[in-house]
Amino acid sequence: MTVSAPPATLPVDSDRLWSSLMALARIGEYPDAATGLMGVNRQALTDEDAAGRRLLIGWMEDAGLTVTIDAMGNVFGRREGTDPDALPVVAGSHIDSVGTAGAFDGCLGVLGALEVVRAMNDAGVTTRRPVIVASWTEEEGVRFGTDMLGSAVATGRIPLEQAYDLRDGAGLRFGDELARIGFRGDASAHIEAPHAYVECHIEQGPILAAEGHPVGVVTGVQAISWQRITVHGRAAHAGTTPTELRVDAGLAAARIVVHVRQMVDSGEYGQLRATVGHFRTEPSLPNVVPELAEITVDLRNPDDGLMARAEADLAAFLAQLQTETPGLRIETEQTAKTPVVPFDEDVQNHIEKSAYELGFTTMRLMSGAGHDAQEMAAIAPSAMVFVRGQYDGISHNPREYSTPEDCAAGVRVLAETILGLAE
Ligand code: HGY
Ligand code: MN
Ligand code: MN
Ligand code: MN
Repeated sequence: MTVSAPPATLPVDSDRLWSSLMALARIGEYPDAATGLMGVNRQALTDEDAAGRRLLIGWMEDAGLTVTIDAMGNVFGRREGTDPDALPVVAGSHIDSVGTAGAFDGCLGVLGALEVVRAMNDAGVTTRRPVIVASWTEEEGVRFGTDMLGSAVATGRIPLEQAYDLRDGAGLRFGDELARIGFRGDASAHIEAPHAYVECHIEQGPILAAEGHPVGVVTGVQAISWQRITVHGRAAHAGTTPTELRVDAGLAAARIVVHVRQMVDSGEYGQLRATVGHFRTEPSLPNVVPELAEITVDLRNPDDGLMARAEADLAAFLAQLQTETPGLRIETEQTAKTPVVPFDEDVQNHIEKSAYELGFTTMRLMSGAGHDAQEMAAIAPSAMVFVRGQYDGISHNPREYSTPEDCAAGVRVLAETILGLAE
């Protein structure tokens, strides 16, 4: 029997990858009125998320992977190597989505890693190190308020019980929802620190398209700070209440929105980005002065010092607002906070070498978005492969799109990187 030399490169099947992405995208799809497209709403621990998990696990088992589920519902599919004692190479991302998602955010990383395994099977390739495909729980944080939740608990940054006690907008508890969908695994599936971690993900921004590269080598992730700010004022009749007697929670919240944008425009906080994505008032009636306003403030900064300064200055502004308006009370809750995370130079070099050997041009760039790789970087050398997005890289929107060719390019780079790391 002639032992066939492994192919020069793994036979990643672009059509198989694409049909898997489109099949998963149908779970949680909805007609998006704003874009006229089919969007995806597969938020963590919903029935849609559970259905997506079951589809993924079926595919993992079809590919011969041994599937385990840890106490956070993180799903792992393990392919054995020739050396059972060797630390594995882990590759993955997330399949939970924001409420107005496209087909690619996170899914490309999970299904791309699965495609690498499928291609290894097709080529009869065995690696020395085991390879593990990972699908992390609640990466987006949009339902339970903390992003990268599954990978943060798996790597020890957030205690399990703290995660279990998080509640969604309807008051449902994370731990109960995880049990309800049947994915509350156990500690025996806890992932040990691997040899390396690699994540393939759409860039979700305009840089690779502007620079003309199909793939990018990600150098790290910028700092993230999420706050939920609740402003308490006093309800009053809109017609009869003189302005000077008002304690208008809606007005105060609006001033916070303007203030964070003025901080960005001031240039005093470097490349600070600020977003107020959620804004609601109570009782939310046209002829009642709002007695309560709730907003979220999402701050991003590639510099930890300037992030700290922005947070401190925002806190000072909130204190000033309260002083100026007797009776106004402002509560803040820090729901997510992660520092700048640099990725491993050696893993970056593996990615860059793979790209060039495959004939792709590439560049190194920092990630504007948060990713599970930033959590894995705490326990293992980690880095990411970015894939070019279309339409200015729009993401967290049904218009999110990367071409089949660019998705395949990213997964081929992922495949060669995993092979290099799993030797
Ligand atoms: O919000 C983020 O940066 C990521 O998409 N979870
Ligand atoms: Mn993502
Ligand atoms: Mn996302
Ligand atoms: Mn190496």
